[in-house]
Amino acid sequence: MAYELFYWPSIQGRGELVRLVLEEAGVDYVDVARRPGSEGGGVAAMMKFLNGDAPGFLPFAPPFLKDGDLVLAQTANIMAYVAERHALATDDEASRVFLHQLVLTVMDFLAEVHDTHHPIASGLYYDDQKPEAARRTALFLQERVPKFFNYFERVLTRSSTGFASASGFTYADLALMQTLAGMRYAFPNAMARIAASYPLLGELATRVAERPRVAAYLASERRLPFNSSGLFRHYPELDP
Ligand SMILES: N[C@@H](CCC(=O)N[C@@H](CS)C(=O)NCC(=O)O)C(=O)O
Repeated sequence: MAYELFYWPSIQGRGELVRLVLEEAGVDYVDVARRPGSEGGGVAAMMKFLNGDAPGFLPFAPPFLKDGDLVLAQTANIMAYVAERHALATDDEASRVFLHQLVLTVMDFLAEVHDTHHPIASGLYYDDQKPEAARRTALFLQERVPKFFNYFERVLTRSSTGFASASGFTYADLALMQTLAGMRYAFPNAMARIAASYPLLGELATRVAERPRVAAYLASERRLPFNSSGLFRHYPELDP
């Protein structure tokens, strides 16, 4: 039975990390909210679960994944679940837990990315919080990006495989690739200035994007473009 992914239909957002794992796994999945309402899709199908109208299932926020009778939420949790079933994780406990930890760290970083354009409240428009966004973004680029990226670079130095794990490619590499792609879209100037400081991360992103299934996905219509509604947003005034 195909996995059913529930996520906002017009953005990459956090759901993109799940899409990437499903695509690299080569499994059948339905991106439910992107299907027409007449076929049981659309945002309404997703809201049914979020509103508690699907008895027994209680995700807090998208993305969430339905695998038969099981519905699971939290991006890192979903990624690990799919990866461990389709040979995209590792077998030994120590490295399995480390990969989960690394992806959770990526999720922490993505929350900070979100807060660059929405530092006061998700429910307000960017235009209603521009001075705060500018202040927050300057500090994010100055302090937080180097802290996270240095950590990712150290992970890659330690593994010495070109991937996060000493055993080679895993789903965590998809999270790192997508993070770098999003940062390059949102902050092209800042990223150009610091690229040379994170060579292993840059090489990983290229290597992952060239994997046959990932490359096919990135070139397909299934890959939504980055846009100004998503998690990674390009506002020129935030990237001088
Ligand atoms: N920690 C959760 C965060 C989920 C989340 O914030 N989802 C966003 C879309 S990317 C959302 O729609 N949130 C609704 C809300 O927080 O009210 C995860 O990693 O999945």
